Amino acid sequence: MVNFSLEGKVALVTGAAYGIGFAMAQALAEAGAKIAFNCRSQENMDKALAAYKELGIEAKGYICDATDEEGVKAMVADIAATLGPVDILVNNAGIIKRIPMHEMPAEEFRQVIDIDLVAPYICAKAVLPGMMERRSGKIINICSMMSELGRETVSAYASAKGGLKMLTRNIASEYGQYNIQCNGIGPGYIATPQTAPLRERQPDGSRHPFDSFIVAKTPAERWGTPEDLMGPVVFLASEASDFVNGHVLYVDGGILAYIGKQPK
Ligand code: NAP
Ligand code: GCO
Repeated sequence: MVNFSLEGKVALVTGAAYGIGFAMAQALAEAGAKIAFNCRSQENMDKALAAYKELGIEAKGYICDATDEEGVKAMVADIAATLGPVDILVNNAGIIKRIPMHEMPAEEFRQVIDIDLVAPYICAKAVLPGMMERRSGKIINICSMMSELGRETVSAYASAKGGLKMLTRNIASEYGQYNIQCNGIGPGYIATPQTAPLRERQPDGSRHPFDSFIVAKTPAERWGTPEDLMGPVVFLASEASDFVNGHVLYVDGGILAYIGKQPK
């Protein structure tokens, strides 16, 4: 029988105070995993812990910036000492800055690269030694449509997410010999705080032009929800995907397959 169970496993989901990360952590918990997560603010941490508790999930939260290598190493060590070694790492924490490239200060470009690409490297490096020793592990990097496509104002984000796709493939290549699988999930356009500015109602009450654009670009004719990511992350975290390695699973309602709605 195919094994999707995560009983006895420990999962670390970065940036899982809300949004996609929260939904994925919930799914992993419902499949049996113990959950650890991090974020940067105490306020978000407190709200998240209450929300997890409401779902009956005893998540362990850490105030830890995913770009802080020493902090991440300490967090991973504490998880190992309290819950057990990390079996599943979901590199979810991420930001976006929507600024035309010619106007974007290099410092802001670097910050996006740091959080969206360097932090997944830092977190993967922190969990790999234990996974190598146990000859077992799952690393799941949250990529994006922008791992494949560009658009105005997101040069830093697309560069980071394109790099994250290749980091996924490289970890898969370098550590597959230890029975470690590294894959990506590429969400389409998902309704979370990160995309809220793209869905804001206009002063006249009409939909945001980008909102209408995305619905027209998506065969499913809707925005995704964080819940759409729950099944895919359990699949890639479970034994059911032990021979899937270096793959980016796009969960996009068909955007990447579709040229866009033809003119009437
Ligand atoms: P979100 O609503 O903005 O949530 C981001 C989460 O990451 C928050 O919990 C945030 O908490 C945390 N975070 C940000 N920077 C961090 C850092 N340096 N260290 C630790 N935690 C950090 O974003 P989302 O829409 O859920 O997206 C989650 C992931 O999916 C991101 O990687 C994003 O790029 C990717 N993605 C999103 C979409 C979409 O349409 N929404 C589509 C494709 C890919 P704090 O601010 O409290 O730290
Ligand atoms: C944007 C959006 C996208 C989504 C996601 C798409 O401004 O274009 O924020 O980047 O967040 O990455 O997959």
